[in-house]
Order: sequence, then C-alpha cells, then structure tokens
Amino acid sequence: MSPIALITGATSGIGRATAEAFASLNYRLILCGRRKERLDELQTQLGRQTIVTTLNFDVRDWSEVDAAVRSLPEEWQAIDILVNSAGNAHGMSPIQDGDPDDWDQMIDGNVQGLLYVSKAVIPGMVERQRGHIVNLSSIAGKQTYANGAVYCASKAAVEALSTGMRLDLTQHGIKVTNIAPGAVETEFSMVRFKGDAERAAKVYEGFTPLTAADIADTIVYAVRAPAHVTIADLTILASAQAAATTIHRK
Ligand code: 8X3
Repeated sequence: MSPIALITGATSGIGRATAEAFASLNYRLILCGRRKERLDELQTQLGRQTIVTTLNFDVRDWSEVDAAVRSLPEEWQAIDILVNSAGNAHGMSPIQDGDPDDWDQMIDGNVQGLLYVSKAVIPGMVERQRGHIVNLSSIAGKQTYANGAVYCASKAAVEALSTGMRLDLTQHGIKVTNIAPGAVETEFSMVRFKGDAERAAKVYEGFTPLTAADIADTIVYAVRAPAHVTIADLTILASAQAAATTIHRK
C-alpha cells in the first residue's frame, strides 16, 4: 500500500504543492485546512490521481485538532508522513509597533499549531515505531531580520522543535526533517501585508523567487530518502538570494 500523508495548510502555498506532488506519487492523502470549500475543491482535483480524505479544522485549537485526528476512520489512522505546513506571517514592523493580535496569529499558528497536530499524530507513529515528520521552518528561523522579530522567533521555535523531536523520536524509528525556505512566491506576503498587493509584489521584484513546487520537490526528496538516510535540515534559497534579506535584484 502507498504511504498515508497528512498535510496541514494543504489548501495553499507549500502545503498545496506538496499535496499535488504526493498525489502524483499516489500517496494516500489526508488534506487539512480551515477553508472547507478549498479543501473540497482540492479533494476533487487530486482525487483523480489518488485516494484523498480531508479534515477541516484550525490548528490553533487543540480540541479541534484532537477531535479531527481521532475522527479518522481506521483505514486512515496509520499515518506515515506528517507535513506541518500550516503557518503564516502577520504584519511586519519594529517590535515597538507590533500588534499583539498579529503576534498571537504567528505564535499560535506557527508554534502551537505545529505542536498540537504533532501531538495528535506522534503517539500512533511511536506505537507503530515508524513515521516521518516534515516541519516547515524558514530561513527566518536561522537569521533574524529587522521588523520581523516575532515571525523569526516563531520559526526559530520550529527549528528547536524539529531538533527536539528528532532527539526524542529517533529511537522510535521516526525521522524528522526541517525545511527552511527562503523567498517563495505564494500568498505568504499578501497575508503578511494584509492584502496590500503592491507591498507584497515588491518582495519578489527584480529576481526569480522560489515557487511552492520547488519546495515540494525537496520535501519529496526528503521523504523518499532510503530508510537509513535522514534528511535532517535543508535550507533552500532563490538563486538570487544570499541570506534572508540579502537579495540580488536586477
Ligand atoms: C519566509 C521567508 O525570508 O520572507 O519564511 O522570512 S522570509
């Protein structure tokens, strides 16, 4: 049987591209997201290639996460791969001007949400003594930049969680991969700048950014590595990008 993969944030960006890449490998997919209509659409689209089910919940709410994962029918319960892709950036400003609501969105979504979904899935993996967790971090988790303290902090937490999970779970046959992308053109900047399309477009001006599909390729590479190989940590930058905020623009 093909592996079962649960993907959070599956309705957009890197999560969606990963779902598409896994579908073409015929992985059985549990697509998770908050936007029910988008989930249904994606299920119809990818259902032409593979077996797909969906879970509609908010990663920030433990009781929703727990109930959703528990609701999976028996044949979907043996999850082989968890891709923690749900996440976002909200606002970009000096720390003194930061909005606590934005901070909550980032800490609750990127850190707590990742923890909650992992908590719901990991015990089954431990019981089966097999599994693979892929956490979507960011170059921002490795290099803090001005006006991004809280986003960078949330991604630094993801880095620590990936390392911590690997330390605790290796002995149970579970691999943990941390993926740290640089500038990927998705809805990311539109969300960060709250719909300011002009400001969002500027982020990707004058160079060729990464696409969500580029990152999905690296996730496929990590999950298809031979049993004795763990891809522990991958940083993927656009070729014009030397560091988080150092981009060679034409
Ligand atoms: C997104 C990459 O460099 O815009 O995680 O923070 S960056």
